[in-house]
Amino acid sequence: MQCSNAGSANQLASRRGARGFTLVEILAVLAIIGLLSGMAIAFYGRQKDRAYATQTTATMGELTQLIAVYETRKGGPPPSSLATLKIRCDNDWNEGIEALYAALHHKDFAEGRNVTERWLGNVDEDETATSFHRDGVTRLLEVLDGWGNPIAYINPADFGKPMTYRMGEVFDPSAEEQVVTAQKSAVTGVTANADSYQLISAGEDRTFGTEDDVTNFKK
Ligand SMILES: [Ca+2]
Ligand SMILES: [Ca+2]
Ligand SMILES: [Ca+2]
Repeated sequence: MQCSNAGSANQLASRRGARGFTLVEILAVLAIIGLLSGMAIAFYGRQKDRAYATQTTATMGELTQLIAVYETRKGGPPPSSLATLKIRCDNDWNEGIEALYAALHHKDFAEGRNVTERWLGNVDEDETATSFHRDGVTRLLEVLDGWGNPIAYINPADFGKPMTYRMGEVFDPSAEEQVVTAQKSAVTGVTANADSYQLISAGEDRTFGTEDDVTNFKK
């Protein structure tokens, strides 16, 4: 009897094996794999954006320290206008952050330290004819955020003035060029850092003026 039961079980298993999976079973497995893949990609994306935001905050911290030394020496923060530094430029894109880079590396500011090179870029690929730089650089470089876009820099003299930024990385091709103005503080309701300066990263959504912007002030 035992041999007969074992034989029946083997035959049943054999029939199942021969039948294989139904289309519904295969679709269910594919749906589960798709769901798990989507969750993993979303998790990885969130982790990456957190790391980029942390990096951007660290870069702003470094700039804050370098600007503090500049202020001690010059009596105020660097201008956000290249004309104030007597530097000619071919375009108006990214001028605020280009002026900050130029001021911090200017040959008239020999005691300054360099911004970490890995955060530098030249999204609009411009340069000036005459070098202003203590090491002879002629390119009008920008300091980039973790997402690869220029960080906007605004001196109080330019609060209220629209400044145009050309972006390196965007979700929306129509947003390659964006206008940035000084932002208001949610706490006071007036322009943030009114007696200082503003650093603004467009953040994860690559758009200035939205909730996820990374700034050197409380929004
Ligand atoms: Ca430019
Ligand atoms: Ca540039
Ligand atoms: Ca944003």
